[in-house]
Amino acid sequence: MEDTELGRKSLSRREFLAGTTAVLAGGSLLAACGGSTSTSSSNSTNYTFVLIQGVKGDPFYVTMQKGAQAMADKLGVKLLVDGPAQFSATLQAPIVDAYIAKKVDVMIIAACDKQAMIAPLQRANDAGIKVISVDTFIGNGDYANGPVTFPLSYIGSDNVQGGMIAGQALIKAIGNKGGIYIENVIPGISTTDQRQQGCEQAIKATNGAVTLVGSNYDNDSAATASQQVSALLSSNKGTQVNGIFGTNLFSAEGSAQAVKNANKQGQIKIANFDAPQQAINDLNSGAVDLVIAQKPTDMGSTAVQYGVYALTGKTSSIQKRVATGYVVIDKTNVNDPASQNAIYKSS
Ligand code: T6T
Repeated sequence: MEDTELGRKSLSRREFLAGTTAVLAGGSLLAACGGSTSTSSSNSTNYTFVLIQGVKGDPFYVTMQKGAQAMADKLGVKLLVDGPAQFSATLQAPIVDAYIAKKVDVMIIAACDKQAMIAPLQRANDAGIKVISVDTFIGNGDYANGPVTFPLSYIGSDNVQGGMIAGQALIKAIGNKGGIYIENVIPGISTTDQRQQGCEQAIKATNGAVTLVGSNYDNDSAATASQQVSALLSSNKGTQVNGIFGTNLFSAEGSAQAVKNANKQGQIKIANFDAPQQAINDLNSGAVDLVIAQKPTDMGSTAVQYGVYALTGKTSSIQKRVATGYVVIDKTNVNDPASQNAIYKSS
């Protein structure tokens, strides 16, 4: 029986996993069976992984895919990549089910919602698939002691810290007094919920010198973010806004656009989470004051490495939480190699 989706002979999961030690020691099981694979590495393991992104086409996930693919090539893993057209658990859950049906060995996923994606991913785990979280988590993200412990690891930024970095930089940029507005994505995304939380903590620590003017959700659309910020700036609350925190790439991009449209660049300070080329252009032109670059390449490569560890019995090499860190970019270091290397790829 041929499993055409994976391009390999179908084995029961137990047979397949039992065969992997021999595969690693003695070359490709697939070659022995006369099948074919897309990996050209002589190190081919015959494992198939899927990376399920939070949303297709987002430069953050495009960059993560590159890191995952580089490690997959190195380790001889076949990597499939998929994701919903919008950042939506309703659209992402059927994708999870499709890859359960395809019997992938490892599912690396940026879950679109910390609650709604628990059940679909539990189904993957129950089917014997190793589940690894990248970028976002499910449950409360504490896979050692929290309510959800089946994912092998949570590999991603410390997002409370990231929100705090943004908040503190904005507070300094506005002279330690005034109002901050937060443009957010969709409630329930672990990353952006925590970024808002971190920024609010920084505001609270000013003991009232800086206040939160408001916040809103743009459904991961730069156009909606821009409309919301434009409406705010032209309302009677507009004069209270001295700084804006855009909690992800599209929220920040739309916020910066609205500030430019209102001719207030430089006057209203902006902390931009995520580092596409546009954010760097905005930093250079003075429209944005701070760009917080995550390390999606490292998230992707570590996740693939962990998947192979899990399949080859090296579970002691897997940490339940890997915080991947940031490159914080402002005008003083934008041309440093570390900052330039941190800019996300768009294709
Ligand atoms: O900020 C990233 C990611 O960390 C977040 O979970 C969703 O939005 C991005 O993909 C950027 O658009």
